[in-house]
Amino acid sequence: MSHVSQPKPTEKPYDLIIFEPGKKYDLPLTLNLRQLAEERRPMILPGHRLCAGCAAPIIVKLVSFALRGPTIIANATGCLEVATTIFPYTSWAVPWIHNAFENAAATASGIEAAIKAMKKTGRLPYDHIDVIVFAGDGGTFDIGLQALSGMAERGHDVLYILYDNEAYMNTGIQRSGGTPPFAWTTTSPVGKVIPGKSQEKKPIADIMVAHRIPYVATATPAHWADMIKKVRKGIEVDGPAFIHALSPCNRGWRHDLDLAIEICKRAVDTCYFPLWEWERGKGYMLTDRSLAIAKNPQLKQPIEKFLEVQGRFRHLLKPENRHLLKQFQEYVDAVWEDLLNRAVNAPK
Ligand SMILES: Cc1ncc(C[n+]2csc(CCOP(=O)(O)OP(=O)(O)O)c2C)c(N)n1
Ligand code: SF4
Repeated sequence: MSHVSQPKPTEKPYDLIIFEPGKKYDLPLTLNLRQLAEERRPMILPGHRLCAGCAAPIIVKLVSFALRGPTIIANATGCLEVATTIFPYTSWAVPWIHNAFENAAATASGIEAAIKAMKKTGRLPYDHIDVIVFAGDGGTFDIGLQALSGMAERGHDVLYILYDNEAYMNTGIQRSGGTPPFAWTTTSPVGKVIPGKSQEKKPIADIMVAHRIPYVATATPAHWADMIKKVRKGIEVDGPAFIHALSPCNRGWRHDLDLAIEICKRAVDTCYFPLWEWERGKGYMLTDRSLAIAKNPQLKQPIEKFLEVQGRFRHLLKPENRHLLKQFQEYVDAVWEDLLNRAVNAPK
């Protein structure tokens, strides 16, 4: 028998975000990382099979820290879904449903409608239940777009979170509507015929702004407090909300395993992936680092900083491809300038 004293049972409320019928929580938003790590159990638990260094589970953890009570997750097919639910196990600590690639937003709409009906007939033991969708870029820019648009148009009170790893990663790195120009993928290979993907990235977040839903935002896991605040806003608004989160994928982007967060920082610093939010009645507003860059343009980095650490863009840095690099820079600058013109808090 050991005489070593056993650790005292923790008094921390580790089960705070677990869905328990009969209990009702309304959690304040905390932006202290230590406190969050000590007091909040993420809704995704250790033991999942996502690749080491993948940004997707970091995004899910950060989203967990913004939850305010009972929450149901609808998850479209993709890396996050297959790697967290290997039968008969699950990594999810909240109610979770898998949907086909094309209907995550439709499933979430149905769940939200059912919650409303139960509340109306007095069968719901809560004031509210939040419904959140997680879907990849393939499931959002491409196959799931019609369901997402329908959810937005009907006004369902659902937060849709796109984790954008810029290709169909789960099935072998095929290009999607979210893949950037010139990126190598298995269906946009770099060679004599094409220099990677021939098209630009679909402006998915602006497409959602065009639906005039209450709240749309972009985010990265590197800008964690910005992301947590945006997620909380997204679940607090009455009606549909959409968050576009950049999610580096070392398998498809061909970068070192420990670079996911660094690459997110470079994506924002080069204005490849600006941070902003759009609220109905307020318009576009730059946030966090992107607001700082708008106020101090000398902080803006050349696009090479984002490209140079990723094998999918290696060809762009060869001397014979300078003209492609210039095209990429012009594309990024044009999107950034357009955003500066629209953002109400950008210096004019
Ligand atoms: C209608 C349909 N077409 C194709 C597939 C096969 N499929 C499963 S996952 C996937 C790629 C998912 O890509 P994305 O949404 O970007 O998520 P990721 O795997 O990158 O996380 C595809 C093509 C499918 N399940 N359903
Ligand atoms: S393939 Fe990419 S997105 Fe999928 S689990 Fe691995 S790192 Fe993550």
